[in-house]
Amino acid sequence: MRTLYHYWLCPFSRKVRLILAEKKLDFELEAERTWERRPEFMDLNPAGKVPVLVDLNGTAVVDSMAIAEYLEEAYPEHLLIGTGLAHRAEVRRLAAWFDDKFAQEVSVSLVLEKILKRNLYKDHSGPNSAVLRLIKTYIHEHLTYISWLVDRRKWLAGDEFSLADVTAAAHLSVVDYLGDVPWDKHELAKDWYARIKSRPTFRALLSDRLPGIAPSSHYGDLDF
Ligand SMILES: N[C@@H](CCC(=O)N[C@@H](CS)C(=O)NCC(=O)O)C(=O)O
Repeated sequence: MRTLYHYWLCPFSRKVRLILAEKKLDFELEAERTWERRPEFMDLNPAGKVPVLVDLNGTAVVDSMAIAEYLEEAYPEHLLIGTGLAHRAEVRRLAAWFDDKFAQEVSVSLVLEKILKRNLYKDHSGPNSAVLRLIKTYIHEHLTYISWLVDRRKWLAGDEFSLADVTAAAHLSVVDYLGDVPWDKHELAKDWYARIKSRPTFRALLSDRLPGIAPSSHYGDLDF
């Protein structure tokens, strides 16, 4: 069976889960405790990071964008990278926006402050309030940008659903799990996310439950 090594609140892992679902490819999930540096996992990825995909033929692919590109080439039936040069460039620009900028300013920083610090690194000092304040400011800027985009286009990168939407939604789903998306102030972004949430491919993410960490009350609701 195709296997995806992942971590529940890792946005990059979630991105790959969504791509596999959009492409209707079966896979099993293997939750990896990266901080344990398991030798068998380090053999797959010496960087010690998830996601790692091991395909049916045994090929191990590392890094969510490398996995996305690999899956596009290996399984071109449901293309997500866009059609035409300009559209593909725009899809890649926006995927990078969320994987780099949004991750750094919001999703990965938030998971680090709220979950990883305490649970994994045994740092019980609590989230740094200055960092949380910054994250709060940044997320408004990102939601404003999403609203601006979907006011002009059907989906983030154009008229077709693409890897840009998948990547943005994967990152936002992590923040939404923790209840930190101010949807009430960003109607257009909320409408766009509601459209993605109602896709059958998103269902598995909505039923994720982390041991000991309950999701926000509206996390699984299609009508939120
Ligand atoms: N650029 C990588 C980032 C992957 C990444 O940062 N994964 C995090 C979890 S979200 C991780 O495994 N961190 C463990 C570590 O750094 O030791 C990708 O797109 O896959």
